[in-house]
Amino acid sequence: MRLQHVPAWASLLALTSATYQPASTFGTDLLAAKGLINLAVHGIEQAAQGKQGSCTLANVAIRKEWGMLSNTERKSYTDAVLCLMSKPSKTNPSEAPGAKTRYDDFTWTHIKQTLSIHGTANFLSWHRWYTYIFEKALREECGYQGYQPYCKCFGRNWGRWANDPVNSPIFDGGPYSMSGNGDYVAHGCTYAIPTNLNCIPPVPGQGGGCVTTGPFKNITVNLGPVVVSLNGIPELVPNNGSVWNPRCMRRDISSWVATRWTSDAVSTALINDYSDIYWFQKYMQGDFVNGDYGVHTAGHFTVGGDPGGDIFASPGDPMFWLHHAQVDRTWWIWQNQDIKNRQNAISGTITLDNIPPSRNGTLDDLLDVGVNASPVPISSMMSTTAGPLCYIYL
Ligand SMILES: *[C@@H]1O[C@H](CO)[C@@H](O)[C@H](O)[C@H]1NC(C)=O
Ligand SMILES: *[C@@H]1O[C@H](CO)[C@@H](O)[C@H](O)[C@H]1NC(C)=O
Ligand SMILES: *[C@@H]1O[C@H](CO)[C@@H](O)[C@H](O)[C@H]1NC(C)=O
Ligand SMILES: [Cu+2]
Repeated sequence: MRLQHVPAWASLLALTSATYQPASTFGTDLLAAKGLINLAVHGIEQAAQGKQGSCTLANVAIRKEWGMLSNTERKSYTDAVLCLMSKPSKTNPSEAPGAKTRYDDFTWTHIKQTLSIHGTANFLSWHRWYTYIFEKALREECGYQGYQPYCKCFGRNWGRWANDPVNSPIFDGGPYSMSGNGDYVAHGCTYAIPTNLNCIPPVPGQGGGCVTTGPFKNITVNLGPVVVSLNGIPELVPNNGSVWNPRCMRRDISSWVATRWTSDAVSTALINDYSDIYWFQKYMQGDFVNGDYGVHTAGHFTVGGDPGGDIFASPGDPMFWLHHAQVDRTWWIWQNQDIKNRQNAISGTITLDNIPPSRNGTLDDLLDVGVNASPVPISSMMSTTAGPLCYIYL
């Protein structure tokens, strides 16, 4: 019996009610609160049956939204990311000569596996593991004391900042932001996905050039682009993703995308309307032929640019991690609405949108993050509190 864990999980109930005010009009936050209550009840039941593992409220990591962090906490995060960009790569140079830094090791593993980690059964679990290993590297290799932040930076309450992302605390370009928009340079459309919505926005965005503000103003992007989404920039020439192609980071922040596809109404409906993992993950990733980007794709194209708008090299823009923590949080909220039926639900095959046709994924499939960690089975990533993971979102 591990009854000593019961009071800890019970105190999560108090924490939940203290964090989420009943007056909140944000549907996704209310679902998060409901999910936390279910998680606490589940934890209490498990503990009472002696099934509680080593993850308890006493030691659980709490991932917070960017806007909830103090300036000091934000700077410690961006400093740690810059630190990873300053450390030497562990990738075999014969495999990817362009991977120069520890940060590039992460981008490279994503580039290499892009066609088997998106539109697949492992999409959510692979990115959960990947983000966790990145957070671990920040902590263990760069002395970061906090946890991976997420963003409500898109859409009114997918982000709180959907209607005006450029002026949000995350993109305002100040010393405690994730750096701002790219400078304006004349450019063509952003080609996000193969549909008639392909020109983002109908008039090109106000960026397109190098990011020249905030903590990441002077970073070098080493890998990609593999797929150039930002058109009309002669410097952006696609390559196979493994070669060294040092260049500045570009952004073309789009409130046009954010307001349409990342609003609170969209993320709330996503969580509420689909009880089946097949539909939940399909609409999260986008129903492109019907003109729906989905919160995942729209989050990427709210930032766009290079490498942020490249499905292969997108982790090269540090914004990736805050967006994917929010994607992970959204899955976590969805799972927590009905833990019994949703905890271990997966659907899909092992190739992007089943092209070429492949077998269904299973919970035993291994998630590979290259040199960054040893592989783990999907089954070990289905709960964030059952070990090896031990974190929640507030
Ligand atoms: C970073 O800043 C230094 C000093 O201003 C400059 O020499 C260098 O070219 C910059 N690097 C990038 C990638 O912008
Ligand atoms: C990638 O492109 C470079 C330069 O064109 C080439 O040398 C290398 O062999 C290519 N790598 C792969 C895996 O195709
Ligand atoms: C794969 O999963 C789908 C949906 O759950 C199911 O209809 C199909 O029969 C499965 N295919 C195989 C070969 O098991
Ligand atoms: Cu990805």
